[in-house]
Amino acid sequence: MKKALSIAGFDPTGWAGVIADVKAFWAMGVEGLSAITALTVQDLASVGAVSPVSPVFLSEEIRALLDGFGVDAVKIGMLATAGNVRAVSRVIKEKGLKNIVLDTVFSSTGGHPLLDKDGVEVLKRRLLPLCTVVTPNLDEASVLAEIRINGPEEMEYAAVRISGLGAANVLVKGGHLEGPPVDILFDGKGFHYFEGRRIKAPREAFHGTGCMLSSALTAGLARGKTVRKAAEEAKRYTEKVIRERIKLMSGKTFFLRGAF
Ligand code: PXL
Repeated sequence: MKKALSIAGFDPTGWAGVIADVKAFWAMGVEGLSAITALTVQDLASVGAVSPVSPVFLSEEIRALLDGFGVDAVKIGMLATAGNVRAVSRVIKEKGLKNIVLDTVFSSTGGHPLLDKDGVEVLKRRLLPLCTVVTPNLDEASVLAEIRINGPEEMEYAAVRISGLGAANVLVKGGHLEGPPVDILFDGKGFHYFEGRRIKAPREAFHGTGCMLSSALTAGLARGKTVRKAAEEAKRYTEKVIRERIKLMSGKTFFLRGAF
């Protein structure tokens, strides 16, 4: 069985962060390992607090796994601090890691910062050039490309600009646009559109969908699939999980809402 490593935060709901990542790896037939960048206090609606680990601690976590197991692909999610971005960039270079997927996580849907300001700059300069695929949503793509995005044309332009920062493939996720959600992949030469169907569901059902999409994509790369094929299958997996959640949530208040 192929192995993938998630370097991301801990979300106790399990719907985002390393738990969601390892679930996605497993669902796509890949063994999952994880290195935690930060603990969070949250429910499905909002984040209450974030407690990052130190860069030295994070480096130790990753090195122990790489030395003990070796990995076929790496997914990077929430990093919390500039120090953690530096630590991860350093280990990737030092170990010559391949198949790196970066899900840029800057803040929670509710607006709680999940990466500090310096972290965004360090990520642009040091981490992006090491990535096989980067998967920003519209807000993150706006920050990285330094443009406003209102539709597919600007998504394409942003993808080209982010590619110029050094990422081999850029997948800009259009889920927050009006109308049918479309994701656009730029591979350095051309564009590919991934069409989806708009799923009507409570906002909480979408918690961590970026985590699972990027992790399912990572699993595909670990299994030797092309970026395009892995992205297509990851989108289908994500839609399936959202549908399962709708069933799970219907008629029952099984989660605590808006505690912070
Ligand atoms: O979905 C973004 C995200 C990623 N990682 C962790 C999170 C969240 C959102 O809350 O908590 C750990």
